[in-house]
Amino acid sequence: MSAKRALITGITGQDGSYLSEYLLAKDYEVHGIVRRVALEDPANRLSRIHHIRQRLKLHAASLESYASIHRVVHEVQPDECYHLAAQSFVSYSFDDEFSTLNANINGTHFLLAALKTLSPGSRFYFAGSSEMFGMAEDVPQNEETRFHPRSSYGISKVAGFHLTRNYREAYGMHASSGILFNHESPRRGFEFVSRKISAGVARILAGRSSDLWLGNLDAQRDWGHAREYVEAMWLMLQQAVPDDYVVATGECHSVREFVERAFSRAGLDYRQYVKTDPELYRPAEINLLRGDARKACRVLGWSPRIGFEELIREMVDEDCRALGVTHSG
Ligand code: G4F
Repeated sequence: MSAKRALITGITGQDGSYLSEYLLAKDYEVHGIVRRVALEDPANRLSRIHHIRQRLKLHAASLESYASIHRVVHEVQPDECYHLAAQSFVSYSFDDEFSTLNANINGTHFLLAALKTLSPGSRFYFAGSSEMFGMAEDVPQNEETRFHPRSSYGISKVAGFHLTRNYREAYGMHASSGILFNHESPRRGFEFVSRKISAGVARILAGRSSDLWLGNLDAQRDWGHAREYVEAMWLMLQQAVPDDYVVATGECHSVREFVERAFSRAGLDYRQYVKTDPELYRPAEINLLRGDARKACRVLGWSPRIGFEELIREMVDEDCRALGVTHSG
């Protein structure tokens, strides 16, 4: 039997790199959509997939161009398509609402429309987000919780979720959405708070910074490990029937707790280094997100294994190692 073919958008990101490793280990033929500029600057833009680069088939295309998506879908005819690419930084979505909405909504729509026309038997995964719940009425949030997004990023994800469901219902496509809560790792981008903190700790230890400026320390999030969350994506596409699933740990912690644990891992007291800047607060904050992933556990057999403490330890240790510093934590 020939290998299954997967097509991943956002393959150069944190989740794309873990998912690629996971699928390669299962003997998939893994294809990825990347921007042409990424192919021209592999040292920087392909760093997360550098170690598996030779085993991947990368296609230059843009999610802003239907023609280029059409071409790649026509060439690859994937068995499974994982749509992870997005403008995913919530803060930035306040600065540029128009490009966030355009890129995220059109990208999802282009991909679904191309699959429907050229490869309707493909199974499709949409990367939904806990940001869709926003100012949620219920805690914890599950698949029944009403959406109340608080940013154009969240709005774009709600639109993508509804597009995915509509292609499932209207055209019978095997299209599922994962509503993933925050998921982090040493591969997280430096703009997100978890990595900003772990990298900040390492820089302070290395003597390269003397402080770390953050925004709202009281916001609470449900933080899991990205390596485990990509397994849930794959499991969704192995089900006989497509559906939507919350993926979360069920635990929530404040940014302040994250900071406190990360600094103490390195033997430091965060109160001596962390400063807050009102400029880093968001115009509309989500104060508390905590997921209820019982459906994913029941139907997919998925549950998280890596806890908050272990996640932070791995991130801090890895950032310290990268800067060549040891800590006493
Ligand atoms: O790390 P964050 O930027 O992640 P956020 O906004 O929760 O969204 C992330 O998770 C979502 C769910 O999976 C994804 F859909 C989304 O794409 C992204 O991956 O911020 C977390 C919290 C916020 O409440 C923010 O206000 O940390 C607070 N925070 C405090 N100081 C900060 C900072 N966030 C950032 N990025 N930088 C700060 O200095």
